[in-house]
Amino acid sequence: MKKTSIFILFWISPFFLHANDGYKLWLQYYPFENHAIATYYRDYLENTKLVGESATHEVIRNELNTAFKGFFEKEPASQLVSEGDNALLWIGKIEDLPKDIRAQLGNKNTALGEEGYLIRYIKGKVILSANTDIGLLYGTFALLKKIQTRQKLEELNELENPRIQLRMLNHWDNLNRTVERGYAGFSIWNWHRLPQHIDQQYIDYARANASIGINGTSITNVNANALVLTPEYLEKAAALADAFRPYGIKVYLTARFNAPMVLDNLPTADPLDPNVQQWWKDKAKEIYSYIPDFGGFLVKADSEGQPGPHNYGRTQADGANMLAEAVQAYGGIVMWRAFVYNEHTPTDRIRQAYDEFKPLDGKFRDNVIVQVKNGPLDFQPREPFHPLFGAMQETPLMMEFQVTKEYLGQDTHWVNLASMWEEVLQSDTYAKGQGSTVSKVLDGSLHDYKLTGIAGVSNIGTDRNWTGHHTAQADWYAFGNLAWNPNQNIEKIAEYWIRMTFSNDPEVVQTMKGIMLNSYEILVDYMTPLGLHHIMARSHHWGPGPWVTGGGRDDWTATYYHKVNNDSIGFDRTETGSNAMAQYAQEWKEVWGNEENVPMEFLLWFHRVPWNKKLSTGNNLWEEMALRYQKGVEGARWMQKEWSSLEENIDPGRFNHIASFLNIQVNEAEWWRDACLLYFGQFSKMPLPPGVEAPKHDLNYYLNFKRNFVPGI
Ligand code: GCV
Repeated sequence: MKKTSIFILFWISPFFLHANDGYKLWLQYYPFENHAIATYYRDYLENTKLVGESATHEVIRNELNTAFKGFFEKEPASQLVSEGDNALLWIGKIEDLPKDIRAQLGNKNTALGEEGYLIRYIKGKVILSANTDIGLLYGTFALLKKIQTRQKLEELNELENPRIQLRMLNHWDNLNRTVERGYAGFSIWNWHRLPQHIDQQYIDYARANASIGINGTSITNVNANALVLTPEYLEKAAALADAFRPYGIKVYLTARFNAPMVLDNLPTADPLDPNVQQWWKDKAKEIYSYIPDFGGFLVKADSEGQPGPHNYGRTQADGANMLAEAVQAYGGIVMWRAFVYNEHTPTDRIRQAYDEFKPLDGKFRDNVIVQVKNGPLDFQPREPFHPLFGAMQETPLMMEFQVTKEYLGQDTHWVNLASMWEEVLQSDTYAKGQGSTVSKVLDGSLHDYKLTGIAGVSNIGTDRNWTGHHTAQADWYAFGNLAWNPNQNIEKIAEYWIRMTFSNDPEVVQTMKGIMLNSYEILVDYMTPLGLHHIMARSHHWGPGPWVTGGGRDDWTATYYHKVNNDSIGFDRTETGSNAMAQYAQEWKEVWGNEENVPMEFLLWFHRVPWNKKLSTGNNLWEEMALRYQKGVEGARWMQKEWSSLEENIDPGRFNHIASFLNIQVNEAEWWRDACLLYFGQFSKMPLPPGVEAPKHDLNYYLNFKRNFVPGI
């Protein structure tokens, strides 16, 4: 068979116009678009030898079968396992492969780690191997991805190891099945039916996660309910852990810091109290009796009303170390969140985590990793990287990204979060000179961390398509990919996602990729241009609320952050203001410290700027702000137009769903523009510059616009 020319044939399959509800995510395995391509891959997929037996091998076999059925629209013969040894595709651990096959790999496998895999094309055969079952599973998904994206098998020569050890989803799921900041329905964990009923969705969840390398899931909200640590729930969590184990996914739980008081009436939760320490040791023993490979605890303490070591005059290290000691003997870890701040602390909120944790560098036990949000505030559309990433050489830090879009329009806005994450991951902390990127901090290469990790706050719920917006599946997908390797090219990630989820049709790929790669800047422009932040509506954080003020906690208002008056707007974080900038390297102080050089995306994050200040664009601040809001709206309309051009190429179910959400996005982009410009315009007292559309309503309309039961609270 001639194996090169088939990839340039025209796109002719009508398959994509079939109804598709999105449930299969990027594991669509839709049929090949023409006979030649189908035949090419069938040669391998019908002659596959899977060597070895284990629960994970069973998962691999099932996945190959599922893929086969999708690709060829028929049942595979004899479970895809070639009888003879003439197989064209070999899948097996190095130690299990027959000698002659292993010999063909030569010594090319020496760099294979615990979870890594290699796929090579050698003399007409594809050999997929690994040191562990899980490595094999990852390799299987990698191979299927190559087939889904129509890559040539002859070119396979890949050895992959994950760069980061803990690749975690964090579910902010409550035991009553509501999801904090969840916009895709209810929690997928049906606690009432567990442990007896293992829903197919749990299995598909595990498949999807394994396919992108996620190896841990913290299944409960960080605003934790201590009940999850009781036998009633441990039994249920254990059932999930059993279901996920063959997929290489460990279960973690959130620990409420005062659980000893709540569950067993201890008089204190002081981490230095021997009875409290013993309580946690006993609790750890109990948990491990249910879940022998329990991953450990994720903890939110001393933040937004959660109890913590501060209640007893202790440090974050005291709290984390107590829990870490309890799980250490079992190989467990503690992920201790750095999202610690307090309305009574008089300093700028964004300074507080650094001020608290920096002095504790090196004071945590070896099995503690401090989990830090990407920016110092709270998942805003755009923030500079968190200064702790440049400051903790002796304490492993892990990243916390928000995959769910709390402050980003929630589920109805299409925004490619990978663009934001890449910006943060590639930021230079200068901790050890130029090139000390956040990604090198995370993968441990910069400071030689023994523990490395990255977490994403899940956007998954009971919606049939998992994530509300079909395109938010891309954020889950990209998160896994970047967790595996934070230096991966996000354009490639987007492209693979489109190809696997929608189509290999070049028009679809190009158009969707164009939308995705532009979507982030567009959203920032219509929500928070020029470094504005925290100007969302109170509490549910949906829609604009630049007027939000008062109400008990200043650091939860908008006015705390933009401090607008008739003269100026913005937060001075230089030496003349809160000096939060001092938490960054000198190199950044030079870039951000000066109002004249600061990149415009962080202007009002770091500076207080007069409305009439002339900017490098030639516009004054007011004009620039107004023009950016307008540009954002036009960007959203452009996305809508681009999408509509694909009507013939996408199945109607997903096409219409996305089109309808884009209508919402355009309306809400206009809402953001009009509300913010009307509100800020009262202070600038300048007219809208030419090119900016007049608002649809007056300010009162927006001030009084209220909606009940906005999801996610
Ligand atoms: C889980 C923000 C969100 C809260 C969230 C908190 C956190 O404040 O609004 O819902 O609580 O971050 O990350 O702990």
